[in-house]
Amino acid sequence: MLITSAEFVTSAARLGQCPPPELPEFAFAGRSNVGKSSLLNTLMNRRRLALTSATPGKTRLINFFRINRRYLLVDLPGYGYARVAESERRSWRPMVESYLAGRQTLRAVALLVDIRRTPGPEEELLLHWLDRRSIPAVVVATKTDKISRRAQETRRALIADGLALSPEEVILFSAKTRQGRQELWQALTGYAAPEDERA
Ligand SMILES: Nc1nc2c(ncn2[C@@H]2O[C@H](COP(=O)(O)OP(=O)(O)OP(=O)(O)O)[C@@H](O)[C@H]2O)c(=O)[nH]1
Ligand SMILES: [Mg+2]
Repeated sequence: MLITSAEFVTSAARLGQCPPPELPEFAFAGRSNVGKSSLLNTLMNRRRLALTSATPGKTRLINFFRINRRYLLVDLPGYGYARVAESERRSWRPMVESYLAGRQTLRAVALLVDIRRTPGPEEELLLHWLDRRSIPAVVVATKTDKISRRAQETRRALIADGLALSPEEVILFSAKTRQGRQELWQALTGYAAPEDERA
């Protein structure tokens, strides 16, 4: 994907604060610190448009970015970070679920899993939840630069197995080497409806 423009649009704490649903949209979900914001910067060819941090729990609102005036990319707050205040952890589910369930222009969700971790119940539940609502999901194994090529294939098979997918359905991705960037763009834009593409 050739990026001609990339802009931050807005942050939202609930569905009502989201920008007008005018462009096909892709959202990025996953455990805190899995690399969502870094992956978004790689997709957008921007170094720091989405804020990244070594401190987990950085992204606490739903952040919207507009690409080529054609798609919206959505950085969702990460789940599972224990040190985030209990009140904030409780607000995560209604915030993210109301967005996912209510956003008409949402075309697909990328679910990120650290390549070194085995998916847990959170990932399984989210995939199941999306499946029940017929929202397409793309599973992405992040931070592949941390392990060898051979280990990547082993981990890919284990992650796929844990989520009842075939290994080819898991996209290997690194924000550092940019591995998987083109493949992920292709997978996501493949879910934009034909009527989205006419404009
Ligand atoms: N080596 C390596 N490090 C990465 C990669 N992607 C992210 N990181 C690092 O992992 C940490 C977390 O990355 P973020 O992109 O902020 O993660 P996030 O999922 O947005 O985190 P929250 O916003 O807290 O949910 C940062 O220190 C990043 O530099 C990658 O592909 N390779
Ligand atoms: Mg983030």
